[in-house]
Amino acid sequence: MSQIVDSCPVGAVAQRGWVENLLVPALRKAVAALPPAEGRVAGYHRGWCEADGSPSPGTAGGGGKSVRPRLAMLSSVAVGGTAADAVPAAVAVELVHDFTLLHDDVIDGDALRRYRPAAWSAFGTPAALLTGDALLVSALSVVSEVPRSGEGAVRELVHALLDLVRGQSDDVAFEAARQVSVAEYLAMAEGKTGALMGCACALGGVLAGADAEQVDGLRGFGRRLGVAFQCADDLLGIWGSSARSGKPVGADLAARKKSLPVVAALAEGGPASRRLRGLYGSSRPFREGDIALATRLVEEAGGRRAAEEEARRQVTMALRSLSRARPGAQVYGQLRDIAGDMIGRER
Ligand code: GRG
Repeated sequence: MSQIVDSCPVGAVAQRGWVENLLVPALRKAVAALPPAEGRVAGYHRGWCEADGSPSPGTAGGGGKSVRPRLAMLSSVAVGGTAADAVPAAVAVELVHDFTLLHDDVIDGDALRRYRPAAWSAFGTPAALLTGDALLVSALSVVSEVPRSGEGAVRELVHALLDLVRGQSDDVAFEAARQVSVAEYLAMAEGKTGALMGCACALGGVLAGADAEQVDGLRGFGRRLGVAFQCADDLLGIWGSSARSGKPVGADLAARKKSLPVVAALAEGGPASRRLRGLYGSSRPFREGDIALATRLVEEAGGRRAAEEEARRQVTMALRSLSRARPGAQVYGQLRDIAGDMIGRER
């Protein structure tokens, strides 16, 4: 992802180093303003320091891909703003994103994040939760301080947060549900992942002074892109590699998560689908070999192909929405490349 944005200059904005020169200093400032204990956990979570607080080697940009900040930045450019205009939006969405990851790892019990022990397993659950809370408050503070557009920006963020928590709540509820439809899955993914990406794009537009039609178009672009991103994430959760993604592979199946490939495979109804239903329906913990079996059954029942097709369909809808923001050809091309990259990614 960083390669794509950094290696395709759009005017002055997408030059190599936007992340290092504008985003990271602003993120570091926000993290430095947290209480020291939460600041240390946040710095660790971002890959800036080790658990003991000593600097991590070679991680100036942090452990994540900075997808949401880049969307905010390019959305600003798409409506005639600058990269600098988008910095508060970029910082806020990344702080929220970090908050959700910290809490999500606790909820799921995932012990690996961004190639190292998740914050809860390095610092304990209370520290991880409190750090997430602190990051959320910091994000709201950053957005509320933007001169002029502050009020509209806070509204945009709050709406996204409400959708996000609804999506996460549905995702958790799906684990115990006997049946989840593809439509229910897509609504969940739009909340859990689309809301924040939509917010990143919309905020980029708001801070650049875009009109309502443009902001709507950007928000819709980000939301659809977020669903596509979640489809890709689900595929990586089954067929990715831990070494590449820095996240546990197979954990979603072991936890009987209703990810899109599974939902689609369960809906298919053929022999592999019925066997998968038996495996997912039983309450006994997965044994050695069950993850490999479930992976095979999901593929045989067409779940992988269905999720790949859905991701492509979402990207097509995302680009249609982007046109409503009336972006110039160059930045449109760059956002289209990011969208394509999102569904073909390996991490
Ligand atoms: C908003 C009040 C409120 C609560 C949040 C915990 C929670 C409720 C939501 C969790 C949402 C979540 C974790 C969604 C997953 C989104 C996703 C695909 C994350 C992976 O994003 P990447 O790949 O991560 O961009 P990096 O590490 O690159 O930054």
